[in-house]
Amino acid sequence: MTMKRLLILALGCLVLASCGSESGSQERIAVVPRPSSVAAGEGGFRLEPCTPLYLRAADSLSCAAAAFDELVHALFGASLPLSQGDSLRAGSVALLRADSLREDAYRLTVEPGRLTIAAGGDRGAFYAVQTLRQLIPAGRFLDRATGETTAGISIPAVRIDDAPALAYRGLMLDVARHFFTVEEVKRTLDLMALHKLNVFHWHLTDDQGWRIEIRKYPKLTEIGSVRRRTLIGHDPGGEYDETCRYDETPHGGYYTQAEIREVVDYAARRFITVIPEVEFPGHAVAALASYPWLGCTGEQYEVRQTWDIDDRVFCVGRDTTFDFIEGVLDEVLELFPSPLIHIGGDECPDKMWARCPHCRERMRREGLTSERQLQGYATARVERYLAARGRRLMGWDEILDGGVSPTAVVMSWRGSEGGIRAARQGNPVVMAPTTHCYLDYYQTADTSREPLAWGGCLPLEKVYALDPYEGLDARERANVLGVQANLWTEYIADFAQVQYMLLPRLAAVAERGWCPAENDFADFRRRLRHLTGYYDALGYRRAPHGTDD
Ligand code: TNX
Repeated sequence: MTMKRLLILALGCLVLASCGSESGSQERIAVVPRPSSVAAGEGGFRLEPCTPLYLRAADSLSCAAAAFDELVHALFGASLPLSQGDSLRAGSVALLRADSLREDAYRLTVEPGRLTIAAGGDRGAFYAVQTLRQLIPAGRFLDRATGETTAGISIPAVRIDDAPALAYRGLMLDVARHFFTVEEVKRTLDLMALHKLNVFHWHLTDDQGWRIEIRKYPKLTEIGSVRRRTLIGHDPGGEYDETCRYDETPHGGYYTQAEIREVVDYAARRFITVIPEVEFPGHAVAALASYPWLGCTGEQYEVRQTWDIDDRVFCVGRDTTFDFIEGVLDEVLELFPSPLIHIGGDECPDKMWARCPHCRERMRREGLTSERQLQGYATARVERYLAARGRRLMGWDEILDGGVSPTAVVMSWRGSEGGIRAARQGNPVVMAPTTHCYLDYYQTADTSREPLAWGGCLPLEKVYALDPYEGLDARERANVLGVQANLWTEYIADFAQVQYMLLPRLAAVAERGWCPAENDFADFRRRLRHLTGYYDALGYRRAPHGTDD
């Protein structure tokens, strides 16, 4: 090859490379969860600190406007000037309501002359802002954080039409096994918003801690919110002997009702519904330690210091137990506007019930033939209480075993079988199977360098393989409300590890809920690598597995 030809080739490469970065919008348009439609255009829009923002008060897009303002602040340290007058000027950003779109749908149009968000409602516009964030190079958020000034930002031309496929896209956080502060919960909600997740399932009570202030029953938090010590290492499962070691530091914490309201409000402004979970009738030791008359034997217990399933559950023979749970729910309903209320219902042994005269009497009076049916009785009774107050009961898939009403919402966790069965019989379901959604499981097969986790192995690719419609025909699919990631925290003692376990796998769950028909893992990974830049820029801790390898 002559020198001249070499030169031409090198020049050609240069030109190609610069074209790639100039109009490289395809590469830069990497949004998670994947939008319904993306059409890249030519050139881009320059967002400057002086770019006018056009809003119409009558459109009532206040939460989206606040989210947009927050985004602009993160970039420029100030708000954009509001556009004067009532016509849309060239070079401006506009946030508009479009009645032709669904409330949660949006169209984001970026052109050289303007940037327009049109949405069916505030929620759709909020999602558009989350998408817009991912069109801005993550480094720009870092620049600001490190004190460098930021001039204008070029956003690639694109038209994105988008809306979620599933109405319920959740994350459960267990704050009972380990307590997380209001600030940490808010950071979790921020993360959810980034992924367009919209249900925060707050697991507030369990054997090892009661975390919500109930004015009628103050001992729940005085006594039930603190455990004396905590098991170190994996739970041997019932065989607690002198080989077990404990961290002797008491672990505790709870949310006051004012704090709960603060979190519910913070979530609402991000279009996240908070579903509280109060476990009934199992996972009850912290409550029984606070009020021994809630148990079958009346014995005084300690708040539990180990994990695994416990036989000591609420006595469902006595009416006083139902008075208690109704009193608790009265306050819970005041705090949480969510139409769904989760009452747990998982892993509830009936050993104590079998030996309890009150429970036996209840069985006789109700014509029940097995202790298992007592759980069905208890669930139905609480469901009636909630229904009379305009709320719906939600529970783990064990609620199916005791016979459940067709209106109860079933959360499938022991695989998808419970969910499939429930959807077939007409119950609404949320899919959260251990096989794909348990983010407390290890995320890589080589666990030697990983922090202690529950067990199992749930790599990113497996999470992404979740099919919420598995085994269901078109009619039954209509009963699938959505999907949820679960983070149990037996082995997650601090918020850094919460983030490590969530990220990046939470993104995979979010995408399954947003667009379950999409299943190109390689493309997801490409887009996710881009999103990890935001995790880093926003200061979240994440695992490298699935993206950096
Ligand atoms: C099962 S999932 C539980 C939890 C544990 C979890 C650990 C469910 C409804 N119950 O109590 O924390 O496994 O992965």
